[in-house]
Amino acid sequence: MLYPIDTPTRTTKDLSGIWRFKVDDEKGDFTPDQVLTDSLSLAVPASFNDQVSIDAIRNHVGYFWYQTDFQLPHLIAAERKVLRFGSATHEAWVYLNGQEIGHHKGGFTPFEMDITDIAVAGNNRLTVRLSNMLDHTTLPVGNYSETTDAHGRLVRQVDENFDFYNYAGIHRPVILYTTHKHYIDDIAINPQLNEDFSKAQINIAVKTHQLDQHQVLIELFDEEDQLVASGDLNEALVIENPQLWQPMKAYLYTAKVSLKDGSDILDSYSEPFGIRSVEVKEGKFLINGKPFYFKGFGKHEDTHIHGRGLDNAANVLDIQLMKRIGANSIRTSHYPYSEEMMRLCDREGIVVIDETTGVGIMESFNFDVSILEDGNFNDATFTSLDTTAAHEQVIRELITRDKNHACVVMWSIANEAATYSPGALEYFTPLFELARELDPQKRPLTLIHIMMSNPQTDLVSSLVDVICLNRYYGWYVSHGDLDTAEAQTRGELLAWQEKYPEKPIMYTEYGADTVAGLHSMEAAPFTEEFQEDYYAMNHRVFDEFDNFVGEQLWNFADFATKIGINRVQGNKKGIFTRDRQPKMTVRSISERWNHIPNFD
Ligand code: GCB
Repeated sequence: MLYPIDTPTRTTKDLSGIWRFKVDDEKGDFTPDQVLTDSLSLAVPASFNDQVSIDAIRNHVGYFWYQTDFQLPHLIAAERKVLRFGSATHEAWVYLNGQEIGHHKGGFTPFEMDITDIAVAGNNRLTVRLSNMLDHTTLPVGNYSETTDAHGRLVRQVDENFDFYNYAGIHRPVILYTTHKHYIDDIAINPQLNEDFSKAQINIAVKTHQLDQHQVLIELFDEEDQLVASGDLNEALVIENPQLWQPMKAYLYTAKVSLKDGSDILDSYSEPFGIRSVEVKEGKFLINGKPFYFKGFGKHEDTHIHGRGLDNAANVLDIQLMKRIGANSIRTSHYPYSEEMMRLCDREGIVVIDETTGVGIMESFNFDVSILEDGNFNDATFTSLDTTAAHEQVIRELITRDKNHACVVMWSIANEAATYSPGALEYFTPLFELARELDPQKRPLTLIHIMMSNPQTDLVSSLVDVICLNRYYGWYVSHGDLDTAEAQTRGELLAWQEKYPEKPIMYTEYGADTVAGLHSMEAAPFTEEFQEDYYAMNHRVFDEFDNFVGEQLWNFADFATKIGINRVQGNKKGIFTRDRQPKMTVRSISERWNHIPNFD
């Protein structure tokens, strides 16, 4: 599925704006062919939650109606018309002019519907029924329950099995685009560099909906718009002395694909791509043959008012701030980020570990690893949860969507699953196989380990290319005691290194909740001084390990979560506040990262 853009043969119409919105009372008195009355005005794309001032709506669990009207000119009557959602969280039923045209489950990936036969010239009414419910079959995983209130009414509840607020809504743009009836469906680009990088063969697979006599022409352009290679699908496209896509120094070529009937161009599409190699070898993570060091963040798509909705300005600022403090990478914790962000990371040279929605796959939760050590631990995660189908779907949709991005150097199949539990290896093996098979570029694969999964307890690390650890020594474990935490950090890293000497190791989370403006002479937890000391301790240990290939701290910025006794108006582990003001530790992290080169 291609990102919707204008080309000489395609037009797009962005349906962003103010839509009508209403909680579905489930009485069945609204049908999608009707005008949604008594509704609120709500911005799309954005989460609905923080746009409303009524708690009962903000926190409602169940179904919601969205509706808008749009006009189509007669001019495009003969064109094929497609309606595409960047994402709708978490499940959507879509109706056009009263007729159901599609359904999609999974809140962080795009889906589209051919509406050629249903859209009309003039006014069209688009209605969406949305659900924000999560359960033991969905990703992310939610604990779903039902009760009745004092009036006997059904009350649904979702207790998130993860640590971010369950924002919902139409989070990404809704675009109507047109194509010719014979069209380009998908493009997969797989650049292969030769040994000394003096040549790149650009392997391109194109999926079309076409007649036999039609031809596909491919033209490759450099950043100055100069044609550097061209040919049809059977010809080898080679770029001599290619400019490489490099971390923080991006270079993007464009593949212009045309579907032709004789000299007529029926469809054309331009896809940016970068040329770079990625490889894991002898304990190193190589980009373009050189050992790369990840410096950066686990993030969230989370901003004031927009919630988890697309916020291009925030994305731009975040990358600017990252550059200023010497960061070079992010992980899309804990779900696929917007296509707009992925394109921006390509353009800006930000290295991305691209994560699925595989979060919350854990029945029991405890940071006390000792409960695993007597050998009798039995957690029912892989018998009681039923997430395999959702997991396969999100892997498929993520890799299909992001396969051409130069910025993506590794896929993360899950965050903090119960990888110490019986059944973990059996659950993950086919998912890793699926990801390896789907990715034309065969990027490295990982999953992200929770603290309970250590070299003694972990059952799945034989599958991963890089050992990625979320570690909170000094915070959730040995809270406030950084001397003990330092010894524990060192001890565990040594044990991983001994067990998997060939696998690179990196931290994908480490952090301490810090309330901006809170200070103390004795560097007590929650103060800005403690956060700084905590990072200094970790960094001392990291620097002792040769096969330690990166530090992505938790989190770039403070973010919204459900309420809980560990959360002071959200998670405060950001090194920036939620409105992107620096905490004290930003200075020392910036000092460190600006002195660590991107490559060893
Ligand atoms: C984790 C999770 C992340 C949480 C973080 C925390 O291990 O991966 O989603 O927000 O810990 O702050 O507790």
